[in-house]
Amino acid sequence: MNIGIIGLPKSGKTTIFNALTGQNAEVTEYSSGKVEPNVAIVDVGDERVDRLTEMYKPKKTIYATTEFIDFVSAASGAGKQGGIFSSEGMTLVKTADALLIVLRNFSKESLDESFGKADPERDLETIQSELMLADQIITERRISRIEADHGRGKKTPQSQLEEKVMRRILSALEEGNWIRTIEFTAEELGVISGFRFLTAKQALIVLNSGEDNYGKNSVLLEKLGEKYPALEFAGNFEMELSQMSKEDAEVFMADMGITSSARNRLTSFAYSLLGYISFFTVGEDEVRAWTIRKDDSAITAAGAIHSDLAKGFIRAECFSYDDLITYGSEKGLREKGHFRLEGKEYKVKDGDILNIRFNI
Ligand SMILES: Nc1nc2c(ncn2[C@@H]2O[C@H](COP(=O)(O)OP(=O)(O)OP(=O)(O)O)[C@@H](O)[C@H]2O)c(=O)[nH]1
Ligand SMILES: [Mg+2]
Repeated sequence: MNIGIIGLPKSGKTTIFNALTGQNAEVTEYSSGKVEPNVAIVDVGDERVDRLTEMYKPKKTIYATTEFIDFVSAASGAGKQGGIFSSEGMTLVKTADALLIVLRNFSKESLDESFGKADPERDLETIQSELMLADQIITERRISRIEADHGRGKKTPQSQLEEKVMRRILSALEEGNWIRTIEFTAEELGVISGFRFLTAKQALIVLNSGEDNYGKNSVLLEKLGEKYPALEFAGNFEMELSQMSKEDAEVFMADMGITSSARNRLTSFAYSLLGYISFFTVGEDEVRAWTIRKDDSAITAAGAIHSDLAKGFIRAECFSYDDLITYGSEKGLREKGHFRLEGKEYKVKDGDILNIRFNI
């Protein structure tokens, strides 16, 4: 999973990136002139993996991972397309599976002077318009290209389908709707997937609150949540937490009423929204979490581990993490009949522990 962090200049994107990744990327009040995004791959915290590690005592433990990309905003006042990203950023953000929109909800004198008082709803409007505009420009270009082809007699069923889809996209965008809200057939999806439209992506909001107002924004969060799923972070504070020892961080978190780390809150939120689930493989050598999509079959899960396992798939030996905890051991759950053999088509569930039998 790959999440692009976007937002208006100085909304605290890099601060949130640091909070999520435990990194120490430079956070500045002034434009730093930097254009490359910060990128980090982080473990997806999962208590189940910790528990399995205690039980199996493997030589190594491998968590699922998520990649975060922190985009640098174009210099403020750049009213041109891509004001929320530099053009480098615009190209890269297309590869993200989801967009994390950071909204400033803290006050700071220098920022209030340059950008006005924090106003998350206004900023969200601006971001939405920019994203829609970016997609609209691509769509309009594509339509003129197709029209030109058609004018020259180059008309195919494919090009006609594409024109139809592009026109639907354009009118949705003109009405202020995201491409996500349009229902496409599988064939139509095939036509547009290569364009990697920004408003076709799932967006999540992080309301970046100050230490003074964190936890007091339920009305605002509800409003934002009507547009996109929204979480509140105390960005600066959580960045500091991510750089402390676990024990120290827990004390401070409790004081602020923060239930778990920014990384764990965000990754579990994103997993469920984007339809990702985890299955596990366990043994003396390794306990490992793997990421697949909800409703993926056992053979897809096998392929996530290694293509040979999918090719030579015989069956999956399977039990659930919850049963393992309930009965205390593999032996215990076997005795109660909770050890299963599943075929290729079996839909893997979140928390399944699999051992793939294969033969090549
Ligand atoms: N008080 C407070 N200040 C914050 C918070 N988050 C960010 N800041 C400050 O806001 C300024 C900008 O933060 P950054 O994280 O660099 O913002 P950014 O969105 O990455 O900025 P650009 O990449 O330059 O657009 C810095 O001075 C931060 O210290 C917060 O939660 N509370
Ligand atoms: Mg930044």
